[in-house]
Amino acid sequence: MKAKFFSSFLWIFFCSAIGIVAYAGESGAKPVIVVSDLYVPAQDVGDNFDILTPYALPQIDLKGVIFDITEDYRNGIDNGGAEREPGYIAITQLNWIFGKNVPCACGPFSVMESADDAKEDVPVFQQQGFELFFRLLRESRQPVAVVSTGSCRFLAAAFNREPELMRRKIDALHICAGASSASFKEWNIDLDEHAAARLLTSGLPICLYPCATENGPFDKGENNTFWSLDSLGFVMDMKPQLKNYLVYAFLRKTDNAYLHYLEKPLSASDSTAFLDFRSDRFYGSGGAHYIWETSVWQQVAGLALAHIPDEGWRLVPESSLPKDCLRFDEGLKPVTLEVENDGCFSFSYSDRETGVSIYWRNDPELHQTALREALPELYKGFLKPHD
Ligand SMILES: [Ca+2]
Repeated sequence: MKAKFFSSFLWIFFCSAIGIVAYAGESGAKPVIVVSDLYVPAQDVGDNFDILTPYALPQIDLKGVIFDITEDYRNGIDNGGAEREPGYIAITQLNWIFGKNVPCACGPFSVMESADDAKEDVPVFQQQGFELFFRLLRESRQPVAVVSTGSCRFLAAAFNREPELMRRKIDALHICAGASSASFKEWNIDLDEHAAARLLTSGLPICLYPCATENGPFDKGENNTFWSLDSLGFVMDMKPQLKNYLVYAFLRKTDNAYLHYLEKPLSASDSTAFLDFRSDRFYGSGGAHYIWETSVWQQVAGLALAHIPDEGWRLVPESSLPKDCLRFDEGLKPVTLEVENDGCFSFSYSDRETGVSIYWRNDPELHQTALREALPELYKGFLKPHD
């Protein structure tokens, strides 16, 4: 062990001396793998909206995207049989726009039969996600952050296959799932109960971002992340290709010419239909578009929500926060978890590190007010040169 350490040290010293150290994170960008129930046409268009963030933020080095697909929703069981597919079109559009080559692949489409199910018997197409995920982990020289915005199925089955690799190479699992109360079974938990129970008791380092309170997914509490945009008008001021990407997603388009769509001027009818989109028309509770994933990307990218004098609320890198700003009070707090067999959990705060932490915000209404200013500014800045 000592000899190995010493030779590694010598090697690093040698490489540094001749200037060829090229760790993945040398630029300061954090390597991240996203697991998302991203469909085209969208199921929750929030997944299509939020995936822009890891593409655009310089603090993040997006290594790959795994599609967390459920066969019933692929078949449109919730949507009058209107079929959907894994989000290949969305990822191809974003690779096109951002000039990247982020790889993507599917995980299993069916639920785990038990907590120790490794989904070995699914078709080869649904095994590709595992191959990609394990390759990305093995290739990364620094620990990888994993952000999960769908069910826990893929990560739980992956853990049942390669627990040591995941313990060694994962910096933290950022899981957007569950509720701040065990009395409500949230969507991402309900998608695969065995998977949730397995992952949350895996012993891997976990940061939890609950997507609901005891009152459901559209309620705002201290330990969930929901907020809503009051208008989508800012999208019209985004970089044209990004604007068109979002309009394509929100209007659930299925045009084959999905790259041409990004390049052509937006039609007046599509632009009008997009601006007429409102989530509260379908789900109530107020707001044009519902969001659960701003907090996770803030934590992963190190962005603070802060009120900057003469500007307003902005999402700013922690490292460049002005001294005289007012910072919104939020973060991750260590907890002990009690996980039930159906994947629901309760938590209690801990005064020591436990390996599990939960998102917390001081003032949910102020949080929404601040993000209604800050997130549009962040999105309008994507792909545009900054001062
Ligand atoms: Ca999702």
